[in-house]
Amino acid sequence: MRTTILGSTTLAVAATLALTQLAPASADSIGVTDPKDLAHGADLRSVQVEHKARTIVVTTTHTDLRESFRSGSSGAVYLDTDPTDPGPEHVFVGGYFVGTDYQLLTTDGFGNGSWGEPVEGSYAMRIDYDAEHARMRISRAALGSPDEVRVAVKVAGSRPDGSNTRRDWLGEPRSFTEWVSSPVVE
Ligand SMILES: [Ca+2]
Ligand SMILES: [Ca+2]
Repeated sequence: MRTTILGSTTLAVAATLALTQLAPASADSIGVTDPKDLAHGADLRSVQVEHKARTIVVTTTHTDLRESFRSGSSGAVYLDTDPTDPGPEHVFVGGYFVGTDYQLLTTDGFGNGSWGEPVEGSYAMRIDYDAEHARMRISRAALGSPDEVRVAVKVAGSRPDGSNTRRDWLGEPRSFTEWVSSPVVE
């Protein structure tokens, strides 16, 4: 009996692998631009969301991304993965200067006070100062393998003395991009 169950599981896995290999190579993705409207601190200029078979990749492009901590610049990418529950379910927060850290958290809204526990799972952020990119790769599994995802993005920066922190949202504050569907048909 046990052998039969194992056998059918193996077949199911094999079928899943075959489907994955047949999926188109290009991921479903969108790109959204934002005006040059922040005089200092990593002005947000565009956001790209790629929904791939195993990962969701969010790439933000900036003007004047600096390695120095004096930039005080950081960002929050809010991920909406459940259309039936209003607002974002996760937030990817990170600093944009050398030596800072990043983390994927659960959230129940936009305010810092609604941020919850760190998410168990695979994710990473890499900053490219030459390309002025911040690239966040998050495994779909860490987000509960959503069918679709959309993001709202906020960056912030401060003057070297820490005063005058400015914020720059992608589009209107707390506004989301269009939904980006998973390329995986389940
Ligand atoms: Ca901007
Ligand atoms: Ca939601």
